[in-house]
Amino acid sequence: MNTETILYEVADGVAKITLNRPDKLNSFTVQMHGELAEAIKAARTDESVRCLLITGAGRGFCAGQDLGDRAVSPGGEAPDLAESLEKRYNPLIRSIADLEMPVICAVNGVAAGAGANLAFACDIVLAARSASFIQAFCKIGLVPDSGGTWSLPRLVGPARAAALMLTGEKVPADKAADWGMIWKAVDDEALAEEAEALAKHLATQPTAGLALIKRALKETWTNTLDQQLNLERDLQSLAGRTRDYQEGVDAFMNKRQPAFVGK
Ligand code: LHQ
Repeated sequence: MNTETILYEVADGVAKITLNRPDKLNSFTVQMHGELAEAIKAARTDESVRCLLITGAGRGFCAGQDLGDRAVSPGGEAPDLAESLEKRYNPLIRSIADLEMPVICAVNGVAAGAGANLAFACDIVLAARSASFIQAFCKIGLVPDSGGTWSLPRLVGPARAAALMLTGEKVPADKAADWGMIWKAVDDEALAEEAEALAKHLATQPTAGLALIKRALKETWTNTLDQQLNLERDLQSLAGRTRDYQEGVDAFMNKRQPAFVGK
């Protein structure tokens, strides 16, 4: 794939996307959105890919929208930011939530604004100890977007989400892990290796089953217990028909390692 603002590589069943505008802390431009959308589509349509890993180049993960980008910066006339959300940020967040494989985010440095909320849209978030998360929107008069007002209260509860969004206070990685905002914080030097090892491991697991788990977790927020029990029944019916379920049970019964194919 020919890209300028991201790197895209596939190896061992893992598609890795590296946001690659390090001088601007990998902030989003229209071009980066376009290339990111293409890369996620490539991962979705490549049969060999069973896990997606997203990280950033340089000292930042992603500083949200590039505030100097002409498509969104206020000139004479007030820009309509709805268009930017409708055309770029919302499809990005939906494409990650709907991707039928695990999405891991390795937050290598500061994650601010839409950069933080991009991380929270992923299924498992690891962060370097030196990384931090900032709901920067309030500092420039904006509303948290990219699903942040949905994901953050669910991750940390309403009291913490409200204070973080109204103050823009920086949350260091260790505190983010303590609060349940992310899966874990790891030493800076260990982040890339640990995230890649996890991604490679997940790429050998029953991908179809993992995708059904993603669906159950997504729908639980709006379901009653009865609805969720019905959903679990329906998803288990699908999971029970996969080749990997047969393989998992057979491997267990015969005391051997399973060889899952992802279907
Ligand atoms: C940047 C940025 C940046 C451009 C660092 N843009 N250059 C959606 C719809 C439409 C419009 C608006 O937005 C949205 C969603 C959003 O994401 S809104 C929130 C946008 N993001 C922010 O407000 C965060 C702005 N950045 C910061 O507050 C700081 O840069 C953080 C706290 C992230 C990091 O601080 P430092 O570690 O001190 O780094 P720095 O500020 O020195 O930045 C390094 C360079 O990166 C610097 O460039 P320079 O040429 O001076 O070295 C910054 O200008 C540039 N940069 N963020 N968002």
